[in-house]
Amino acid sequence: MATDLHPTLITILVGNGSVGKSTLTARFTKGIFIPEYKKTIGVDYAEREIPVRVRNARALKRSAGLSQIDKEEEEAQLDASIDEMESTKTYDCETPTMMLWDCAGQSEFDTTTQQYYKGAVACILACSATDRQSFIDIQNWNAKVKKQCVQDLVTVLVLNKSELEGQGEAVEVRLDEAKALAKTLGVRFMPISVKNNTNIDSLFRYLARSHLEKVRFANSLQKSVMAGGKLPDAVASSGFLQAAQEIKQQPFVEAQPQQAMPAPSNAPPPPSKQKTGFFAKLKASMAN
Ligand SMILES: Nc1nc2c(ncn2[C@@H]2O[C@H](COP(=O)(O)OP(=O)(O)OP(=O)(O)O)[C@@H](O)[C@H]2O)c(=O)[nH]1
Ligand SMILES: [Mg+2]
Repeated sequence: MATDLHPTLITILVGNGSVGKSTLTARFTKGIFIPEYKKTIGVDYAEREIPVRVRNARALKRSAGLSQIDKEEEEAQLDASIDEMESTKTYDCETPTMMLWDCAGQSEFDTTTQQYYKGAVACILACSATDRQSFIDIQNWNAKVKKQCVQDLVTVLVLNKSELEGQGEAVEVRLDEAKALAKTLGVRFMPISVKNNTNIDSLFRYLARSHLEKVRFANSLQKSVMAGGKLPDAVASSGFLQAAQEIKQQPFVEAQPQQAMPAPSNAPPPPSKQKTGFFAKLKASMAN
């Protein structure tokens, strides 16, 4: 059943200067490529709706038992022929708004940009194939985000400018090492090219779908716990529970911008943290 609600998903873009965060934002929200580099001062803001297929609770329970390769295959199918947006027994079609906070890569703006991390539900860690240091610094960016955020964000490490791979350009980061780093950090990896518009919509669909499915996980478990006080054994043993526990303090009500945007940035003020207390109840039910 398709929902009439259109959630807003705050997504932060972080990474060193000049890796392509603002260009990525412009490509996704305006469909253009900006060839010039103009460094971001503080935080910039843009948004766009994106249609996605979101698996329902039953389908999620089933896919929790799949291998990583099979999971990615299933996701690729969800991504395919996205224009035929019809809900089925397995998934619903939703059109969330992706609210992008494009954070400056220069460390002088860290105090400002980190305020915007707190309300986020998704994160893009961006580095460039032509900038070794931007790859090395990804661990720092990940640590900064983790320090500020209450919940685990759906996160993708993107290696931008990947169209230069194999073209004799000064490529300083190999695909396999970027993939290995993503694995170490426990996040998804995607090579992208903003210039060639490669993987851009897929990236945002992945973030949107993964977050919405996490919320469904949590809601489904919440219902189970509230109804019976104890989780079904099938759920507890399927890996479903572990995935849901990663949500921790995930807000059930999506954070919304509260006021007009502050100067000089065009971003809305950071939302306050929201806590549900759901996992306290979940843990209590499991102890019974
Ligand atoms: N070849 C190539 N160049 C790109 C690509 N994406 C972005 N660029 C270029 O990289 C440069 C820097 O891009 P920005 O998006 O401004 O960089 P940023 O990460 O926002 O930098 P800060 O605002 O300083 O944090 C620009 O000249 C872009 O045109 C790409 O996919 N391929
Ligand atoms: Mg920028």
